[in-house]
Amino acid sequence: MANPPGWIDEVFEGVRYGLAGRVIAEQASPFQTVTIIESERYGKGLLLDGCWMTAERQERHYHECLVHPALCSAAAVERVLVIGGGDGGTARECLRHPGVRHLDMVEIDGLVVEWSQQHLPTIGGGCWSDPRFHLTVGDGIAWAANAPDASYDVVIVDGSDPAGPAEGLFNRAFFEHCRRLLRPGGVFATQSESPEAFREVHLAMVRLLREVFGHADPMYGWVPMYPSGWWSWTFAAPDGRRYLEPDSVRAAVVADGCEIWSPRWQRGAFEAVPAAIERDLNR
Ligand code: PUT
Repeated sequence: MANPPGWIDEVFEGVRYGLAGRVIAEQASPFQTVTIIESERYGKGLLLDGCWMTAERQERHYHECLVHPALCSAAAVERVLVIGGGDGGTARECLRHPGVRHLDMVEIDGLVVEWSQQHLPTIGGGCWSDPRFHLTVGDGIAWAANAPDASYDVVIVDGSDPAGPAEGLFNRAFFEHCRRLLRPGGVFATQSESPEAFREVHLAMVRLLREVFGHADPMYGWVPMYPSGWWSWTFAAPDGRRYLEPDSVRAAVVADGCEIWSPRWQRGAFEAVPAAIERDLNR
């Protein structure tokens, strides 16, 4: 019998972020509890360990903003590494760039991939069958540690929150490997949590990325289903703040198909640093 409709909530520090809907599949993988829901407002969605990850009619808020500032600004985009990203949305947005010739995606949890393909096929779209796309179900931290120096033009971290299997995606050793993997002119991108709900985690990430890469800037936007709805992505590059300026030719290829991201939106989002966060980052 189908689960009855009700409220599905992410509960975080005394606040509930919820959608009306019902659970259609739930299973403990070796790494986490994977839940697929069907909601009235945003369609089918995915939670990991009870935390919102994505939903069919909202994922663009997140994936477009994580991908295009990096793919529009790296010196080249021939080789891309995505760590995490098991729903396929980040890979899908990367593969809209015709300059991408080879994309490695390393996702730790095979159940996330399997259920995203089965229940959320529009999120990955054509990525799963694109000949440029190479999926490894395995440990992205080990992949970053073992890949050769200067083997990617862009490295993107699309992890869950810093607890459970994603914890190791938020530390210095991992970021140092990500920097080592970049070719000259390369760009690094990561989701960097909410400046409101996860303020201290967010600040620590931006500071650490500045130390490791030399240049790093957060960009602020909205993912309404995530805690506080207010989200951030941080971009870093060893050779300067090149991620601030999208290449107009590359941007023109993808911008028309975007719901949120555009070069103009991006300019505002990099400028929209909350005053107190800016003070804290400059201390
Ligand atoms: N990749 C999803 C980001 C985490 C949202 N809580």
